[in-house]
Amino acid sequence: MTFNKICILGLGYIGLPTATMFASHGEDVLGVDINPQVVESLQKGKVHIHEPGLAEAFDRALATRKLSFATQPAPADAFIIAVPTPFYEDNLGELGGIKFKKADMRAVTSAAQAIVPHLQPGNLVVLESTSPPRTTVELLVPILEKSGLKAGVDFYLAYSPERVLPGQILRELVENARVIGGISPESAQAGHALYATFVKGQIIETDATTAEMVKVMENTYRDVNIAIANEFARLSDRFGIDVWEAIQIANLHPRVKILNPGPGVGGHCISVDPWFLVEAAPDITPLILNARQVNDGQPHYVLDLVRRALGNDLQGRRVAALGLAYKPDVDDLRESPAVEVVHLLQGAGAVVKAFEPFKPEAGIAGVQAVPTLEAALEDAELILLLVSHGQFKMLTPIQVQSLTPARILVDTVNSWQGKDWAAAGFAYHRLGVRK
Ligand code: SAJ
Repeated sequence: MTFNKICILGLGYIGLPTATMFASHGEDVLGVDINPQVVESLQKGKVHIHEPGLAEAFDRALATRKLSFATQPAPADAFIIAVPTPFYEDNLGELGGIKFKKADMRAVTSAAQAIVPHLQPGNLVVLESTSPPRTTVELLVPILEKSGLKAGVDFYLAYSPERVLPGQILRELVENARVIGGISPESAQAGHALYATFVKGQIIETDATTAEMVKVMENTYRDVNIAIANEFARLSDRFGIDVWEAIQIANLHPRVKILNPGPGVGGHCISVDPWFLVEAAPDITPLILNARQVNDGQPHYVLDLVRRALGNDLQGRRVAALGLAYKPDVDDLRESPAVEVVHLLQGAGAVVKAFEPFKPEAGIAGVQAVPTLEAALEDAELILLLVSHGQFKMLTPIQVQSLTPARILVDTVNSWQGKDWAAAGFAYHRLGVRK
């Protein structure tokens, strides 16, 4: 089976690196995005997202002349859907008193509908977007069969989750194991043949629903593990010990690997995907729901830490918030707990200036994002470290002292050596520590 022309729908954090990868391995690739600004920018050779190595890889792929962009799909041998699957912000589901967030599958639905007029016998369609189990068979099959062709008979259909870590996407796309879940064994084989173009990791064939479940299980497993780390932080705080020290010692046990507590869980994956399982079966997912609630509650715990450091009344108190991204060294602000912390502080009356080095011009409704570290610090009373970006970790007390009158620090990500800052005259508070 060979697929020479590939059409990729959705040119975000997954679709664009995937398009780049296929093109640089000799395939003809049409990248499609409904946002004309994204298409225009890519046509001009400008990458619209920050991911280490992507701009360079994209330049090399463009140079092959195998990569083009449009706002509409066109006939191809294989179609890959890599559009977002968020949850509805204010349309909660409820069953038996349990409230849950519901998956918003509108982008997947319209991408599939856009493929229908172009679908030909022998084509392959792959869904990569993280989706609730049974999406491929229950949502995609009926849409694609409107073409008059039968899924698994006239065309191949598979689910293949992306599993790459933002910050390491280009390496992980190639090296990670790749799961291909076909709606028929032949569909899985077709998907295998397509991704073998560039994947060096193991390629595993299974059925579509298993592949969907694998993906959601992985992220849910991580969410639950982060939730317990966050609960350990709150407990250590109450017991008057240092959670970071306790975790380090516990992790010396050969079968224990506790993750890091922090201001919460963000990003477009781990904070979203567990909801797909809760929504599908709220009656049998109390642990997954609780973990989500613990992690979503973490920004409130950070608010309490700031109150403890500054006093209960935050009215008019000036805070410099360092970092808005959902995790270190990425520019992605989606579902970021740091943004939530800023909103909570402002809701309590504090005046917050936030600095995000990877998106200094970030225009977030209701957040005063300043373009430089200096601007954030110049009149602050308290410095709140929310994201462990490399450039924040390198800051020294001497540098910071000269930029700000603030002498109170709250470190929510364990990025600084408390004793160095204390020696320089800072009152140093750390999440998960009360001594
Ligand atoms: N976080 C913690 N403590 C930790 C680890 C992470 O609080 O010990 C927080 C981060 O700060 C961030 C969030 O969790 O806010 C998620 O970060 P992450 O680095 O754990 O994961 P993502 O969302 O960037 O990428 C995940 C990955 N999934 C797994 O590791 C199981 C990635 O492989 C997936 O491809 C990606 O989700 C996805 O697209 O689904």
